[in-house]
Amino acid sequence: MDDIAPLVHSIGKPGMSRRRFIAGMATAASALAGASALALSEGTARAAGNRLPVPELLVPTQQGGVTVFALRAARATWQLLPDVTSGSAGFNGPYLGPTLRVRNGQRVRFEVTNGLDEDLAVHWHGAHVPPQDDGGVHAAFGPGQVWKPEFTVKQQAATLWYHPHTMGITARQIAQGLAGMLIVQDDSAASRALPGTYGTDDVPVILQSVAVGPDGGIRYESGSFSEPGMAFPLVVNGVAVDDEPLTFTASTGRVRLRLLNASLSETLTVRRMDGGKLTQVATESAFLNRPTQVAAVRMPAGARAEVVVDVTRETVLETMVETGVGRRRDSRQSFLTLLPGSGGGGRRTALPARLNTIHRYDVSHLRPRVIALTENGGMLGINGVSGTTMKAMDAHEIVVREGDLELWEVVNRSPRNHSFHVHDVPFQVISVNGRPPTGVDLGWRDTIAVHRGARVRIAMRFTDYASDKYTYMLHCHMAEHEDLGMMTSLKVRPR
Ligand SMILES: [Cu+2]
Repeated sequence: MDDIAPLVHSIGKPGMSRRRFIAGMATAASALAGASALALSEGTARAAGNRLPVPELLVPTQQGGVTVFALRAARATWQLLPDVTSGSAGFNGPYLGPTLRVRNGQRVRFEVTNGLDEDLAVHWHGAHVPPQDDGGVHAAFGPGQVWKPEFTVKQQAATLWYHPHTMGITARQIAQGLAGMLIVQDDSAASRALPGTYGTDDVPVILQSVAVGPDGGIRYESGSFSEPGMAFPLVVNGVAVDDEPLTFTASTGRVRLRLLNASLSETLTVRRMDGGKLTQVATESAFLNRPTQVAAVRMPAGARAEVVVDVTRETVLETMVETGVGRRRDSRQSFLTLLPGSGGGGRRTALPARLNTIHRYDVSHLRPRVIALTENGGMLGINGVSGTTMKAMDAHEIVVREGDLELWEVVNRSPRNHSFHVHDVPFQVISVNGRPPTGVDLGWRDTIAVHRGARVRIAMRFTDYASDKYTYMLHCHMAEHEDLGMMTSLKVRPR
C-alpha cells in the first residue's frame, strides 16, 4: 500500500486527510443522486464516508415473457482521486454500471443504447449465449443505436461481468469505466445455502488498478504509464482506496464476496491481512465441488472468484497488485475492512460440504490443438496472426464442431505474461506446464494466466449454439494486448 500512496498524494494535496477525501466523494455522490448507477447509499459519503459503495441492482421490466434490462453507455466525469475530475464513461451512470442479475432458464433481453460518440460492442463475459448475442468485436453498433441481444440463460450460478469488446478501443472504453457485474442465479442446493441477499450478505467487489495522469485523465496505454505524476489507485466499486480501506458491515455475520478483477492488465491477489484463510466457493463459471480454504485468491485480468467470510471480528482484505504492462512496480494495498454486525453471532451454520459435482473431462484420446500467444516486433498475435482487423481474424479463425470436446494447449511464446480468455463455454484446466491442477484449479473457468514461456492445457466442450455465420472470440484479456491483436475468431460449426 505504501508503494502507491506517495504517487497518489503527489497529484492530490499532500497531507490531505481521509475526511477531506470523503467530502470530495460526498460532492460527487450528491451531484449524482437519482441518476447514479453506483448507488452510494444514502448517508454513505456523509456519515461514515469510506463505506464500500454497492452498485445498484438493475430492475428489469417484463415484456411478453422476456425479462428486459436496459443499459445506456455514455460519457461523464468521475472523481477517482480527491479533487481531481476524470473524464469517464459508464452504463446508466458516470462510472461502472449496475449489476444485472439473471436466473438459469430465464428468457432475457439486454437493450443496450450507445450514448457514446464512437462504436461500442458489449460482451457478456462468461455467459453461454448464441454467437450473435455474445457481443464480440463483430457485434459493434454505432452512436445512437440500440443493440438488443435476446437469449435464454443456460448455465449454472456464477459471477460474470459485462464490458466493451470494441475493435481496437476496448482498453480505453473499459478504463473509462464501462464495466459491470452480471450475476447468474440458479435453484441449486448450494445457491439456497449460500448468502444471497444482494448488498447485505452477497456483495460485488469490482477491483480495478487504474492509471490516472496528472491532468486527471484515465490512461490505458502502457507507454504513458511512465509519465511524471502518474497515479495508480486501486479502485473498488468505483471508489479509489486511499490510505484507509473501505468498510463493509456484515450485518448477518457472514458475507459472500463476488470478486472481479476488472483491471486492464494487472493481476490481483486477494488475501486476509491477518494471514487467515479465505473460503472460496466458486471460480469464474460455477461453484467448486466443495468450499475450499485458500491462503489467497489470484486473479489475472478478467477473472472472478467467490469467497465466503464469517465476520466474527474486524477482518481486513488486501490485494497484491502485480504489474501488467508498463506499470512501475508491484504494490500491496489493503482495500476492505469487514466489520461484524450487531447480529453477527446468529449466523454460524456450517457451509454445505458439497456445492457442485464437476465431472472431469477425459482427454486422454485427444491431440491438443496449439494456440500460440505470439509477439513479433510490437505486434501481438494468436498463432502469429495479429487480430487487429475482422478480416485477419476471420481468415485465421479457430473452427470447432458442435458437440466436440476440445483439448487446447495455450503456449506463451511472447516475452510477457498474458491472461487467456475463451468465449462461449467454460473450460477445465488439464495441466499447467505438465502438472495437473489441484484445489480450486479444478473448478470451471473462462480466464487463466498464461505466464511467459508457459504451456497451459485446457479442455472444453462446445455443447450447442453452432453457426456457420457468427463467431465467438478468444483472446488475451489484458485489454491492451487484445487491442494490439492478441485475439481471433472462434467458430462453432454445426455438426
Ligand atoms: Cu496479453
